[in-house]
Amino acid sequence: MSAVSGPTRTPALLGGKPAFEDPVTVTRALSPDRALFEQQLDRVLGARWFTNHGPVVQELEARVRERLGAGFCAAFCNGTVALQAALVSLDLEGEVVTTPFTFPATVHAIRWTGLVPVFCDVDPETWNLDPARAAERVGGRTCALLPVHVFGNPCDVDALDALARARGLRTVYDAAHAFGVRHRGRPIAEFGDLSVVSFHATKIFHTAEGGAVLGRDPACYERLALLRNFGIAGEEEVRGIGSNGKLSELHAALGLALLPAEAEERLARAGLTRRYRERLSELEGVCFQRIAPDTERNHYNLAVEIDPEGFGLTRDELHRALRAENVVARKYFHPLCSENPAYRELPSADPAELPNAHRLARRVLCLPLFGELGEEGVERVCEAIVAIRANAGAVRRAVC
Ligand code: T4K
Repeated sequence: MSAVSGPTRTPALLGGKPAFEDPVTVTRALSPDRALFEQQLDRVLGARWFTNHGPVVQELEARVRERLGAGFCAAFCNGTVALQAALVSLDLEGEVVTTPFTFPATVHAIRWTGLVPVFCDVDPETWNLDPARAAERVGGRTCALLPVHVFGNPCDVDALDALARARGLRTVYDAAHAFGVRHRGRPIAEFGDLSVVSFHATKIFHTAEGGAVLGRDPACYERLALLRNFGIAGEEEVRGIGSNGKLSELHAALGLALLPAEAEERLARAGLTRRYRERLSELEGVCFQRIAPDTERNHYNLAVEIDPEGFGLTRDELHRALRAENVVARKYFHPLCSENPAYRELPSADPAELPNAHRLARRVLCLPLFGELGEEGVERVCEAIVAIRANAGAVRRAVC
């Protein structure tokens, strides 16, 4: 990654040199220290034990449980299957209130387990499920809430947990983005009945593919253990329906080798986030997500909202112009889950009922954020945005 242009520059889309010679992606997966990884690999290869809740997965569960302050950690092959198992473990039936402003996995998990998703609008500033609107969505068939701590920003957990208590609902938090987040001094997994984290390669801590259900009730851990292993309770006993949701020893080995790197990565990203904020918050038309007060963040990613009036370009126009700079920003989460052909006929998917989510899907852009990007990398992304904005008229003509 090397500099190819200075601070006052012509956007690449208008013939200037791109900000980066090679594409810079929205994130870059952490790679483990080789020696640490080899140590863990040797354990797996030496034991010739590759899966079925072996010692390396068990150690990873214990270490993650400790790191995240959870009562239990049940490891799964990915976050999506972990979400499905979490819903099944609570023995639910009926409707689940959720957000459309999320990755498809959240809503697919609801549908895949035979439940009906009910979309509810998000708060315009925190981008998370709006508890007041969620209360309006709760009806006679509602059995649970499935809010998402979107981009690692804690939901209004007090209001949602109070709603769940008042209406006799269960709450599963999709905490795929929230590994290590703490809110008001408490680990994020302390809220709700269960929380689900993703260990996908794009996450701040990962096992290439992987995920986990976090909770407190040991009986629930037992149910999850059965669900992820075909319902097998012993050599001669299969108890109910199960799936194959196991994390392999090889994936867990990667996780154990990466756990020590997560704190440093978080710190590096915190510094880069500060830099982005310093450089962009004064720029008219660029807004940041309002983070819940008293939150220890994990800086999983860097999302901005582009107001076309103030910025002079739409989010999509900026996205195109950044591509020309070799900045591969991403439009998470566009399209909304409620726009998916599988769900768009649901009454709750009516765009008129989801104005904030629709606005955010048109406006939010995730910019590159990973430790290796460095301050200079952030500087160049910001310079490119400033230059694109300063040449908004010409950029607009060039992209249409
Ligand atoms: N709930 C929520 C709210 C979620 O966001 C997700 C997943 C889930 C549930 C489900 O959890 P999992 O079943 O996935 O554990 C990515 C991830 O695949 C997905 O895990 C994640 N959310 C989502 C937000 O992002 P894509 O399709 O955008 O990924 P992709 O392949 O375009 O990668 C993005 C960038 O990451 C690449 O440009 C470069 C970098 N990257 C990617 C991979 C795969 C790496 O550096 N190394 C890699 O190996 O979905």
